[in-house]
Amino acid sequence: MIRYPVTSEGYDDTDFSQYGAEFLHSLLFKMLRIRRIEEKIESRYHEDEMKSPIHLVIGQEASSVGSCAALSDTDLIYSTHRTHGNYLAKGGDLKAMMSELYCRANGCVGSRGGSMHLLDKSVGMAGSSAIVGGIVPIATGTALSAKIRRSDMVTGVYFGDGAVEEGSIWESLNFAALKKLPVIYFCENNFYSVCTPLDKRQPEGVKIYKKAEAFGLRSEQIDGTNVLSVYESTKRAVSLVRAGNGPMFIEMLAYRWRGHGGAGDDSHTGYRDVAEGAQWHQFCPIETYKSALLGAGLLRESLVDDMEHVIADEIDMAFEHAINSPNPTEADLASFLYSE
Ligand SMILES: Cc1ncc(C[n+]2csc(CCOP(=O)(O)OP(=O)(O)O)c2C)c(N)n1
Repeated sequence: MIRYPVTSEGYDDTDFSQYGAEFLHSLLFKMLRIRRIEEKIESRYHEDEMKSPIHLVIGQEASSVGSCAALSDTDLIYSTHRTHGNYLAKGGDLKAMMSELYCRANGCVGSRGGSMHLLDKSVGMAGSSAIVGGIVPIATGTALSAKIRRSDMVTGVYFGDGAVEEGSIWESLNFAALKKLPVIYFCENNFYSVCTPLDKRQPEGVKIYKKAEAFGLRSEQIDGTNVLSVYESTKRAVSLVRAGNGPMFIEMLAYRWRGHGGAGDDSHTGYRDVAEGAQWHQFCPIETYKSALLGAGLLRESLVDDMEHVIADEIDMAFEHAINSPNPTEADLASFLYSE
């Protein structure tokens, strides 16, 4: 049974003329890069050298890339256990990420966090938490701090549809709306929390973005597979939020192609229909966008080949760097520990 049919809209109504070619290509490059990096992680995961759980974002690349393209370098983002896409889209360092997955001393958090706790302060990737919903109050606090400091910094925080079942989210939204905080809440709705579908967790017919509206936030639901829809929606949100109009909530619909955690798809275990995934695969965020650009004469196949080569080289170098990097020493274990 197909529970969640495709909601993607495609690019038939898109007016590409408002964008420069370089910008359009950069979105494709960033999505391809995330996809290829994750495919490589997946293909080597069985070696059991990456001593970190992984949660792949394949199929959901447009939500990270489109939203981060509308944020500035000095804006902050926070993420979840499914972190790779957000970290890379915000400009996080790939070598430091791979070292973190291999638990090396030069990982982006010194091998303390693994894949679920990526951080790169230099580009505004402020951190992530594996506690579902746990990062949302922290991000809201950052927005409060920005407001108190009269900074024009916007905070973006990502979480899944499962996280909206946590009370901390609604306390955060209420507070952010009350104080008109400069924060954007990005709900990446992929319809499943581990193996449990949305309709077994939340009442039928109640839309997530409508709940946020009831808390006093400007809120919308968009096609999370369409990188330009995500970009446009975030751009509007950033300008409203930065101007002091209070928080915004964006629910992005997309499909997780792989299993909840680890490598490969787990649809065959029965919690979701294989045919459902096959339908969503036809609306691949990368392929649909690429075809639309090719069809509009805004992209050449040879440029896509060039992108693939650049990405493959970078990935090879990042894996080599990570694999050849030192493990933490015993002395490293004691750093950042405090006791009286
Ligand atoms: C507070 C808390 N409860 C339960 C878990 C176990 N858990 C880890 S990921 C996850 C599913 C989260 O689903 P969602 O928020 O929709 O994100 P997705 O995995 O779909 O990206 C759960 C229940 C947890 N890590 N933290």
